[in-house]
Amino acid sequence: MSFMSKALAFAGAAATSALVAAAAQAAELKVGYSLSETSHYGVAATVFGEELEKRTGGKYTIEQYPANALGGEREMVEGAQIGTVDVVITSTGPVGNFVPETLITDIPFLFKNYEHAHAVLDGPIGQEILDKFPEQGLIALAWGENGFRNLTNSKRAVKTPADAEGLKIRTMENPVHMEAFSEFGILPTPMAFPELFTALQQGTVDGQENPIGVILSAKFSEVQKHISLTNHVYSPALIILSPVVWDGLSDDEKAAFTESARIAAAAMRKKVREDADNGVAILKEQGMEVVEEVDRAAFETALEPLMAKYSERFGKDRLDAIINHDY
Ligand code: EAX
Repeated sequence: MSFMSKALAFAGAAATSALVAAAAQAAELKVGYSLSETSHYGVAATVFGEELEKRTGGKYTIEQYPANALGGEREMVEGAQIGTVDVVITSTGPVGNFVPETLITDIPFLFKNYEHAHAVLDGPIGQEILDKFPEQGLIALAWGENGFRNLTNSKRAVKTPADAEGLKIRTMENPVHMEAFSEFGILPTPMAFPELFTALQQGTVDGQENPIGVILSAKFSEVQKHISLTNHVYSPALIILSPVVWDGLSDDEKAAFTESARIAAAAMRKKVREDADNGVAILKEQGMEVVEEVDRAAFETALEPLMAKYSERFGKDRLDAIINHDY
């Protein structure tokens, strides 16, 4: 072999072994979420995968597991803790059972609008909460969004808390939501999301509450007649990473994961807004009866005793810092 061809062969072998080494380290991450691929979570997963692949030179790619394929949100978060699930896109619903500091974000009527929620969650208050996750064996990469929640039921049009009294409503497995719903005179029934469609269909519960995008994605119009635009609580979402993955990353890779999650979260929020803006008309077409003129003040007043309790539990200063936050 000539010197030149030897050199080429050597270079070729080196390139090949570099590729083999990269391939050996390359990882396809399992990303789980509760909604369909066309939902705001699906949009976020796709953007996260694209950004991550680009920012890590193809070392990290994702495979999506939509529609509860890896279990309910609580189960997926448990999976992230032990490393059987790599990434979870989830509402905060069950997350307060792992990281109690998130519960303050689940208080009804806390956030006045999307801008208010984004300003708080993207600022120091939100970051302080994300920083609590590692203590519980989880990494929270970014705040995403599920949206403002609205009440649906199969029994009657609900405009006031009095109309809702006695309805059996599925809530998330979230103590703050359950307490608030009791104040409205509702019978809260905590249940994992994957069981919800069947429970509504069989009448185990009369209703549920979720953002428009979730109601569309889960096809709840097939099993619910009435929707009230209560917008009673902002529902944050989180992009959570397993510490098993995080601990194996270089600093540059950690930055790539965080940045990819932030870009994915922005895409998630955009889709939530589109669904909120366009989805009510679609639900009407699908046969739902929409109560637009909800007496929100009456719902908010019903919560006053609970707000006094929350002021003690979460700290008045902390709560006020959120309520009075600039946006
Ligand atoms: O995250 O459980 C719920 O109602 C959530 O809003 C839903 O799974 C989307």
